[in-house]
Amino acid sequence: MNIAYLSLGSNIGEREQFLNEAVLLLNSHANINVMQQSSLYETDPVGFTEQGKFLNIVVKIETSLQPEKLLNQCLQIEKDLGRVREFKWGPRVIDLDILLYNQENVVSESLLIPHPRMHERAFVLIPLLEIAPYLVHPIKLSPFSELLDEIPDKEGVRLWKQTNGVDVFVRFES
Ligand code: GSY
Repeated sequence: MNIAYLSLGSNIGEREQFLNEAVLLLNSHANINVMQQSSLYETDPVGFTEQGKFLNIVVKIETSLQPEKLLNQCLQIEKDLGRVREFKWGPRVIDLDILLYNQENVVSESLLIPHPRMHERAFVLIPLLEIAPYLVHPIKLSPFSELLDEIPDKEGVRLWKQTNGVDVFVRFES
């Protein structure tokens, strides 16, 4: 089994519902088990700033899928939830990015893991550190907590709904 961390974001329509549906779709795959989900954070858009605020979460999954297969599944979920790619940094109903896959460095035409911009993004690191406070960047070998300290602008990330650390699979079982 492999452990991966995914970043999910939504900034159109019923943002919380899109995130919940994406987590359910991930967990309904026979080879993916969602183990933990961060709280929801409302975050100012990074990159193309003339768009609505995002809700972002990070989930920890256990999976027997290899990275490319996991990527295909993430893209399929984006499609199922109606994502239309209008332009690269534009608004989206749902976005799923693979952040980490074990402690592996994956380089292919379609995939770079660790996600190449994750260490610069407070909207990724704050929810990631909530569920995995001691993780280390597999290439930089620095704790993510130190990488977060280096980001100057963290004000754009606000706790929106706390999940109180309840494991997702417990929520699904009960
Ligand atoms: O890369 C993920 C999509 N995205 C986001 C996001 O999820 N959150 C915030 N705050 N800004 C973003 N810009 C892009 S592109």
